[in-house]
Amino acid sequence: MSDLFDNIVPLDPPFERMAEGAVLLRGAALPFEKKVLAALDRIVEQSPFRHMVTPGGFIMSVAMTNCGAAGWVTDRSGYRYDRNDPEMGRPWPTMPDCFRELAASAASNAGYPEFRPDACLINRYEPGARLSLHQDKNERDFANPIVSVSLGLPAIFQFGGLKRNDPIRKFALRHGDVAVWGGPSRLFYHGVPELKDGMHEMVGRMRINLTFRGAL
Ligand code: MD3
Ligand code: FE
Repeated sequence: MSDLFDNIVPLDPPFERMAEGAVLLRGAALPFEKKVLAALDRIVEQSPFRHMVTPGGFIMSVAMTNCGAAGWVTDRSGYRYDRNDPEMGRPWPTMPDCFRELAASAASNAGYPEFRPDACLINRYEPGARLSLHQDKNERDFANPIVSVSLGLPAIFQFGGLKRNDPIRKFALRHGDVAVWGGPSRLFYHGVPELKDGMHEMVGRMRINLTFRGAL
């Protein structure tokens, strides 16, 4: 006798709890991917990717740009949010509606229905690029979660705790995955080890990460 469950295909669980307050939504960006990648091209025409300098004088291997009312920047004077793109001498590109919709929908599904981002930091990793272990604490109100969207090549994501030396767990982040970091996990240390080489059919030889923030 044929079974009711015969044509149910096993999928990744849509909600994976990574830590208290941290939720991984596998593939949640896929319905938005075409619009988001097209909107990203418009942003990068106005505010190109650039390798910023840390306060300690190191050039970051990850290239960055931003959109929204404010953008995250670093230079020799420190880390901050700035309403203007310092390279272009004008405000950052407007946050596209499809970016807002993706961020709000993911935040809502993760239990943060009120989240309205005012800043989106856009990271571009080419093979070999990495982001060392850090906390995100330049935002004004840590009650807001951070929503991150992974596009292109897969990466290992390292996720620790409130102290730099807390044990680290690793997660694979793939094209279309969205993660929401709120509650206690909002200030956890995290990083991305060197990106492995590869080719993604829509994005090419790179990984793009969007992080939506309530900065102001
Ligand atoms: C956990 N970006 O932009 S996304 C960053 O893949 C950043 O480009 C990484 O860390 C990337 O600051 C990681 C996942 C992420 C982003 C922000 C977090 C995890 C987070 C803030 C708090 C806790
Ligand atoms: Fe971060």
